[in-house]
Amino acid sequence: MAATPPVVLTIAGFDPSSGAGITADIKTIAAHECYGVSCITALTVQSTQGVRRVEGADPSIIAETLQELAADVAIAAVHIGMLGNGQVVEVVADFLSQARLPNVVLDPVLKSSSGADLLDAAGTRLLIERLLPLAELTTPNLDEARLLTGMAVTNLDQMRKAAARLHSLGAANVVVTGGHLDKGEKAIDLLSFTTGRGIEEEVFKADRQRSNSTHGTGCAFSTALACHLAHGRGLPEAVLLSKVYVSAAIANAHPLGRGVGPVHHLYRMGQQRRASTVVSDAEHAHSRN
Ligand code: PXL
Repeated sequence: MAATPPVVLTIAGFDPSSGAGITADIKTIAAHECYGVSCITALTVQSTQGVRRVEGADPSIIAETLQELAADVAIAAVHIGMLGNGQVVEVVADFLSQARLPNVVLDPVLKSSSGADLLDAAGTRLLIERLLPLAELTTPNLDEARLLTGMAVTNLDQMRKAAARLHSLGAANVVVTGGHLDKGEKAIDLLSFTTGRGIEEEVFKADRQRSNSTHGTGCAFSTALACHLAHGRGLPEAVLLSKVYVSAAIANAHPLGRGVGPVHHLYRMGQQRRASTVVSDAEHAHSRN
């Protein structure tokens, strides 16, 4: 029998366009040779053109789903995305405090890029109070870092100060993603992490990509991180590899819809098919000779 890959649990909302949310996460998890299990926290009505409506799932369904999965399979990492409201945050925090699962990556999803609220005010307060201290790693973008800390976050120095504030609120490790930094040609991400020597940092710079296929980059990045941690990789390597994955998923995206298109989470499948076609063509030619 084949060996079981690491199991990654994603707790997130449903985006019917599959650019973000649960179905996108499952693609990211598959792309990283992990097995994805999931718990839907909310339904959204949306397309590439934006979020029209958000409807939270019944908190008792969420609690039971999480318990059912955790009682059955060995979970190697957890990805937390959109939670919707405070009640859902409570249920997820209760579950995590009791189940004590490894490698919890918290993507503090607060708003969609089209501006819709994906977590209410009570939820944001509870996320800070209860989930931040339970997570191994949290991955705010600049806007989320600003909303969580109340501080302006528009450059690398302010990213450092916001990360320090998040540590003081109980976050062990923080990646502030600076893909939206003002006018810069570089996308800058800051990893601020706890080691035996105290808090250390690593800065990642990449050329900024101009693309209309960026829906779901935050979900893809944070889910890829959970997968790399599930595979046992350290934080700096996990951040570097997740950045490379998201850049390639943007670069390989195909046009879709009238709005902001999804990244291509499974771009490596096409590459493998092309590679194996080359191999089988070569074999075919060889066998004819
Ligand atoms: O990208 C944030 C996000 C996360 N999860 C769901 C979403 C969105 C943005 O639209 O719909 C379900």
